[in-house]
Amino acid sequence: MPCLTAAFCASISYLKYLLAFGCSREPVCHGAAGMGNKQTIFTSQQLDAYQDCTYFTRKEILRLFHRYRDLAPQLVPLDYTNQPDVRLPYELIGSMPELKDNPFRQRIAEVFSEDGEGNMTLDDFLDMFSVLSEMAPRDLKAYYAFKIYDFNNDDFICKSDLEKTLNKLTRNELTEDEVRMVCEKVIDEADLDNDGRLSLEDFQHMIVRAPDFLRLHNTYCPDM
Ligand SMILES: *[C@@H]1O[C@H](CO)[C@@H](O)[C@H](O)[C@H]1NC(C)=O
Ligand SMILES: [Ca+2]
Ligand SMILES: [Ca+2]
Repeated sequence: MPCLTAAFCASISYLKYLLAFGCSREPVCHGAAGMGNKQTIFTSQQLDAYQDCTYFTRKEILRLFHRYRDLAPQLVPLDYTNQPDVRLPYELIGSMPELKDNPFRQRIAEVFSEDGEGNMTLDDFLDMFSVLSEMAPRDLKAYYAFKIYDFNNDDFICKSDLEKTLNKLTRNELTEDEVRMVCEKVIDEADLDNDGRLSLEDFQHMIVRAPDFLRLHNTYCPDM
C-alpha cells in the first residue's frame, strides 16, 4: 500500500525501526545451565507466573534469566526463589546486542523499567523482551511504541515528541526546518480529532493505515 505522503512514509519506516530487535547469532554460553546443575533458580510457581505474563516458554524464560545474569554475575544471584531486590543499571541493558544499535534504546529501557530510568529488574527485563518478541500481538507493540514516542509521558505524542524522535533517527542530519515540516505533516495526517497532537487512538489509526507497520520485523530468536 502506497504511503500517503513522503513524510508519512518516513515516519512509518522510523516507527518500524523502533521495535525491531536485532537477532544475535553468536552462540551463547550459559555456564551452569544445562550441565546437570541442580540449582533451583525459580520455584515452579514463579515459572508459571512468568509464563502467564510473557509470551515465553519456561525454557526461554530460563535462557533470558541467564542472559540477564551474564550482564552482571556479581549482582544477580542464582537463586531467585526469595525474589531478590536486584536492578541492573541501564548501561548494561543498553549494551545488549538487541539494543545497542537502536537509537531508542534508552527510551525503550525507560518505558519498560519500573524506576523509569532504565535500570531493570528481572521482571522488567522479561517484559521488555516479551513485548519486543515476535510472539507479542501488534496491538501490544503499538501501545508500547506509543509510550516510547511519548518522551514526556503525558499520554500524547505532540510535536516536540515527534521532533525528538526524528532527530534521534536521523542522527541530526535533517535541518530544523525539515524536522518541523515532517512533524507537522505527520500530525496533520494522523490527528483525527484535530487537537494538534496524537492520542493513542490517533496513533493506532495511523498504524492501521500502514499495514507494514510493526509487521514481524522483529528477529529476536529465543532459542539462540
Ligand atoms: C539507576 O542506576 C544508576 C546507576 O547505577 C543510578 O545512578 C540511578 O540512581 C538509578 N536510578 C534509580 C531511579 O534508581
Ligand atoms: Ca508527550
Ligand atoms: Ca489528536
